[in-house]
Amino acid sequence: MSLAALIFDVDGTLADTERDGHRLAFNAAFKELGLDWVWDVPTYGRLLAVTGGKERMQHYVGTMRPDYAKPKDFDDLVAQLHQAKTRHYTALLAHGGIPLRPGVKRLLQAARAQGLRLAIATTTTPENVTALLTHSLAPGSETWFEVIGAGDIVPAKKPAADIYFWVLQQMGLEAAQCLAFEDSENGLKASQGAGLKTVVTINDYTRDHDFTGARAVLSDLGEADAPFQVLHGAAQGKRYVDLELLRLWHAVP
Ligand code: XBP
Ligand code: MG
Repeated sequence: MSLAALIFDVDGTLADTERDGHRLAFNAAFKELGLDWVWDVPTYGRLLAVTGGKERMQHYVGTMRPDYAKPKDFDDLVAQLHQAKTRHYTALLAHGGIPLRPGVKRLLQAARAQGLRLAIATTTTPENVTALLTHSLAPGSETWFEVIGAGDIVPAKKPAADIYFWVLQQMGLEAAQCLAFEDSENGLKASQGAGLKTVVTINDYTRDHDFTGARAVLSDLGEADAPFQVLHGAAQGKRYVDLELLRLWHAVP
């Protein structure tokens, strides 16, 4: 079956958004709403085990803040915090932003030029995806993606496979016609759970994760003048990920 579509995770895959993006926005929201919660870099690394901002805040209080007396309307507070956090995060992207990872724009442009279909499957909110694409890829680049599966559109976030199943259904494609791109163990579980062959690009938060089953595990997608490092998989003498390499990886049973 030939390769018809590429499905991308967002956070950690298109851009390194977690440490200096989402984390700072959470902290700004906590401060805005008068909470003394501060997520430093290592703490946030542990909290990343839980995907989704609302779920992550609930997990933090449940596991790291036994001293915190939850108000009766705690779920509403979490929703309010999440809205504030999304506002801070999208503002941060608009003011200088966060760059895309190496090779991402090049690969997306090449895929478009060759008529490969593109989609997104992420746990973050649609607003955050729009802000990243607008400010870090190109104004209007949302339209590059035929389907954007984001946030609460499915009940169970990654590592559940739901968001990938949803995207495949929207596109009318089978998993065997696609490749997924992920950066984390939870993301890989989700994509593989939907039967998708997956290319992993690691980052500082995810380099020790278990990526068993991935087609390839790379430092990044690479560029001609800044080649990738291959942690797992066969790069066929290539220095960066191009469509030829993706088709080779996709063809391996
Ligand atoms: C990304 C996440 C998200 C973001 C923030 O996971 O874990 O929760 O940290 O999301 P993945 P919110 O890359 O696997 O999709 O917008 O919900 O705060
Ligand atoms: Mg990710």
